[in-house]
Amino acid sequence: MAEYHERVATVATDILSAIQEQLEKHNVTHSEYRVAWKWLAGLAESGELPLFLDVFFESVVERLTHDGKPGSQGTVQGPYHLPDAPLLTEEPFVLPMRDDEPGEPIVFTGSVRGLDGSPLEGALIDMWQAGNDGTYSGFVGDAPPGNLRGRIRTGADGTFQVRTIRPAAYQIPAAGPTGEFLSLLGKHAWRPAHFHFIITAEGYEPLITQLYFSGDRWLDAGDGDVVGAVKDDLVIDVREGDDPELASRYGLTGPYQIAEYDFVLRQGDANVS
Ligand code: MBD
Ligand code: FE
Repeated sequence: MAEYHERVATVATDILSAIQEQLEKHNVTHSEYRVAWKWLAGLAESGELPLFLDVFFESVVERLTHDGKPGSQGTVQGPYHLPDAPLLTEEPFVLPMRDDEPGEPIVFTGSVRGLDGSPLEGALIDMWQAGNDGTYSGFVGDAPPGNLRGRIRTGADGTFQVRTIRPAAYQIPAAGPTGEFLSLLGKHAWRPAHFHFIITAEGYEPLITQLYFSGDRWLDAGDGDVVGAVKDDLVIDVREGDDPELASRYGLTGPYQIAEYDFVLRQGDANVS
């Protein structure tokens, strides 16, 4: 049996009271309760519970934990990270993808540094993203397992460079219980296109974050990201690539884009964020 836990008891008791108060305030009927009960049971059964939790609650606790601290801004991890993505060892780094992977090629480059600007050699960048159809491999869609997921290490000067494709905006599946719920609330189900990262380095706090692309329709402050996880510092400009040497390094023959970001980590416990 579990033992009394003061923190859990304090927070959970207040959450339960808040729900009970709202049931009373709105005179929720027994038959309405049965409908909601069925929907919640279906949510759990569908496997979308992690998605639902991250959509409605993760950005609140992420902001409470990290806002106002120096260094790169964090944001939500979301439900689509998979551990153990392959460590890419052969430069130039290319995220695992199909030979005919749809989407505009993009070279993502930058550095990982400490707050004082010192380059962090051997920092681990775990990167994952949706494809050009807005889906994450291993969840829905027809991309092979592990597609557009990989880990790379920074070089001696703290820099990195990896080629991938530009992700599409993400839409919560309309047919599932989370999408159904958003429809009932009159809300759209979109997130702006984004890259995901977990960046770790010995002696530094892990940085869980995302980068977005300026001009994206779903960045709108009023009617944008359904998850509410965008922060201004995480929106980057992408430019057209015009470096033939860079293009040939990756075997790119057509147009491609370049995105840059310098990640700044706080010193601290590598196991806590
Ligand atoms: C996503 O792709 C995502 O990143 C988050 C945080 C929630 C739902 C879908
Ligand atoms: Fe995502």
